[in-house]
Amino acid sequence: MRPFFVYKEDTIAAVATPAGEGGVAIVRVSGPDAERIAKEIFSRSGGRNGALRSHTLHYGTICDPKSGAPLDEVLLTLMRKPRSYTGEDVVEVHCHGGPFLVREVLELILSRGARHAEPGEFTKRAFLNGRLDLAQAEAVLDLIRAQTDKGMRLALGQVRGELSKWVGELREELLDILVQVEAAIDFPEEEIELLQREELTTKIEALRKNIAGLIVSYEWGRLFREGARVCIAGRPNVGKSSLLNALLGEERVIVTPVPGTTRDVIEESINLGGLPVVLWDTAGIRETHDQVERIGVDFSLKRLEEAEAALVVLDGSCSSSVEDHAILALVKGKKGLVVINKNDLPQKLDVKEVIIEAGQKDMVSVSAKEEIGLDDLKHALRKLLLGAQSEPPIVVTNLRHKAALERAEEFLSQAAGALREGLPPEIVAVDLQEGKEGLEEVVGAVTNDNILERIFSQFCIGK
Ligand SMILES: Nc1nc2c(ncn2[C@@H]2O[C@H](COP(=O)(O)OP(=O)(O)OP(=O)(O)O)[C@@H](O)[C@H]2O)c(=O)[nH]1
Ligand SMILES: [Mg+2]
Repeated sequence: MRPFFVYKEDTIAAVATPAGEGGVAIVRVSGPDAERIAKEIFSRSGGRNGALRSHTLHYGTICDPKSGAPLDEVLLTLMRKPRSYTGEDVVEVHCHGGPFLVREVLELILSRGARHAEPGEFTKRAFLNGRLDLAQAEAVLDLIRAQTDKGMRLALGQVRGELSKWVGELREELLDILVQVEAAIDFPEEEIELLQREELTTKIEALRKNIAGLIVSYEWGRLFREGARVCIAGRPNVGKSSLLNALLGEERVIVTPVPGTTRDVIEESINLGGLPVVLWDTAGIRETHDQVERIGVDFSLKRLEEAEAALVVLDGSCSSSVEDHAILALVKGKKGLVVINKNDLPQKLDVKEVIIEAGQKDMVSVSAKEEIGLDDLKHALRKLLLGAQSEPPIVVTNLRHKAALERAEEFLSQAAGALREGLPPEIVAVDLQEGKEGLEEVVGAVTNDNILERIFSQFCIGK
């Protein structure tokens, strides 16, 4: 099923570990010349020669065969095909992690006939050699980029093929239905009977619902991968910066009793039970003649608009002001929470009025200064961002997968419609076929070279 791709069968090499100083760095080589190059530049300790055993760590020295000069003491491993990451012969050199040294080792390998790998080229080869399907290969990138333990677990599940397995099962079910419809085409005298039409429609509908569930899980998965952006907004002096500090657990932002302290937008991330959240602390919103403060207020308004959700901070120790009302009106239609701060002081704010004005948002009472109510706030924010739904069994995290699933869903719904209307089986079969292709797109069975380039170019070099 795998289509034809241009596969350059040469040997590629790159540094697989991050740039900079480290204890160990790994240079990775993959392709038909990997073993030859390893033999040319590596001598095992104790003067042993002979064939290198596969899937074994060997201790020895990297030398430039031209000058005979030793470069580094290393551990080297050879993984002969097909049992390697790329499915080709792979050599990994574990050398000392100095940037200069690592470059020298890579240069030496390149001078013996390897080519510098493009971003993601190792993983692309793994895909082209059938070691990973496309959904798994893409999840490798998510795994590298994961920002929280939860994001990492979702990606790992996908690398291990959970999504692929699920989609594969849906495809099998679809194939069964398709076979029945095609039988009616091949044997026209066996017109699809009324009863059979109903049964098929029910099956297709059930399948469509399953796919729709996967599509819905995307929003969930996207949040865990990319995180949510939340703007802390309110008039000056209500305690926005104090709240950011309290949520971070460190004195990150300047806090003073002077209204208009914060001018720039300050961005910090927190981990809300595995959900990465970017918090923006902003300048207090009010009319002002101070030129610098006014620019800050403009920034606040812009960020408030861009954010997925807002934490609208009010000072519970005073009654609401004109500025508070203006901000509540601004966030009325936006996802958000009302945070009543300074609950360590006697409370004067008319909370009921505020909640109505904010468009019925949930309210949390806290003291940023005394660190009261912060867990409730975190809990409420997580709930707000994720919605009430619990974690779906399989989570789609990739926009390309979602688009392919949407295509599948659309054609299945057309197929069900065609069956209900009594249209000929040929038409139903075409829709089902298209639906099947949508599912196959997820695992990469029908993809073209451009899509592949786009996917793998997002990877770092060496992966
Ligand atoms: N009692 C009490 N005081 C607080 C609390 N939170 C903040 N404050 C005080 O309120 C004042 C303003 O706090 P900030 O955090 O700077 O307020 P802000 O909303 O960031 O103000 P701007 O940056 O000027 O918009 C400071 O004196 C804080 O110590 C609280 O929960 N209780
Ligand atoms: Mg501030």
